Amino acid sequence: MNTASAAQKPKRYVKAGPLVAGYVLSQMKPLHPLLPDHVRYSLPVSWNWKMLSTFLGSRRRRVYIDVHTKLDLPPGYQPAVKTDPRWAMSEADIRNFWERGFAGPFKLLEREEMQEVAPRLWRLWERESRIYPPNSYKYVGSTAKSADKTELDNETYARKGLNARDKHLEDDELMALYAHPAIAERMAQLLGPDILLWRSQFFPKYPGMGGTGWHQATSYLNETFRTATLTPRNLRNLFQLTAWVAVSDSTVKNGCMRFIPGTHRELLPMEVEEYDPVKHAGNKHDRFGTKVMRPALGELEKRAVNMEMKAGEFVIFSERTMHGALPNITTDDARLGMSARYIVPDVKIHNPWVLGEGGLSIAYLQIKNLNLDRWKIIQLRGGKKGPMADRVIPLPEGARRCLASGFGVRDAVTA
Ligand SMILES: O=C(O)CCC(=O)C(=O)O
Repeated sequence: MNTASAAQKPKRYVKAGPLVAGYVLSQMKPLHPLLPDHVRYSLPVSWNWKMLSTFLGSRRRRVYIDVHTKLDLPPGYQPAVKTDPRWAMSEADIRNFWERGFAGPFKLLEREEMQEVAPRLWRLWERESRIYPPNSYKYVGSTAKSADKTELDNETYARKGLNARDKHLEDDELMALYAHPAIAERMAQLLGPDILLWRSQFFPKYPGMGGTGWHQATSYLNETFRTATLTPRNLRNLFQLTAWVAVSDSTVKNGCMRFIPGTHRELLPMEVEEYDPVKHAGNKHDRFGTKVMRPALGELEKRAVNMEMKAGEFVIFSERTMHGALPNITTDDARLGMSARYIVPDVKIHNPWVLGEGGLSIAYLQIKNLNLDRWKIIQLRGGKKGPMADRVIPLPEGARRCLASGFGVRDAVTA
């Protein structure tokens, strides 16, 4: 055997043999109740034929990192709810959102108000998570250090990425920002009257840091890579939206968000490689956790829109829209963005194994068995809790008080 070439061979993101066997077994649904839980819940049940044939047909070079699907347009563009004129969207605004896949920027706070809150948010991002402390999961990836001082090694990247998640569950002020009617009422006009908040994440970009490569998502298959995190009633409907909030001014120089209008109508495959700190040292744009991923964009990239925002503004987008962020090419202007993900209530989240003894595996971060006991879903608007009712909690009292007494909103919380 040629050991040199064996050593250089990149690790596979997913192995074809077990995937095909698992796919066949996942189609044989009557057998599933007979399988032990750890087998049954690790089947690639979210893979469809288009995904498998693309993967095998491209000789494993192209892979869908989320479930391949198209998006159906709604029958009309009337707002789904009536709301206070301060947050109201017109029929033209909603049509525009459906044509592009994103809307905004809108104002959440005055720039000065956000600048006052920002130092707390920076500290919150840096603080060790109380929802996912380091002893609540295992890191199983490479511990090699990065050659590039402006990029993090795989382990630090993974731990920081996880640490950035769901801090609204431990901080009333952050929760209040995400629950603000400027966001929630617009979500309701696009998604419907019942809105749940299931995840949030901080996205810092320090001077010299690489961009966020182009990507799309629908159901977060790339966490376990076998079963989607989100299972809506119909994948072809819009069931989730993200609000990306600018904590600091976000510019083309310090790494503003970018979108490719119209790409939300269908998911594209990615070319995926294992991230290698030496091989990929010069490429800071396409890194996702421990992977390097590039979608097959071709001419589409020419249509990219840079979304510059002032601190306190936010943009709403469907994660199906091809999105990413520019690198921070400044030497002294760190930017902080934060995202929250909003869903309609008829979405199942995780499977029973993940919520119980299995915990969550996050394939692209090489994290295993993440304990989700402290993870909750927030009911922001309307009365429906859906299939995840036992994880759904109301907006905490502290966040309600925060909304009622600050952020320029006095009569803000919708029942
Ligand atoms: O802020 C960034 O760099 C990326 C954000 C993003 O991809 C998201 O919110 O889905």
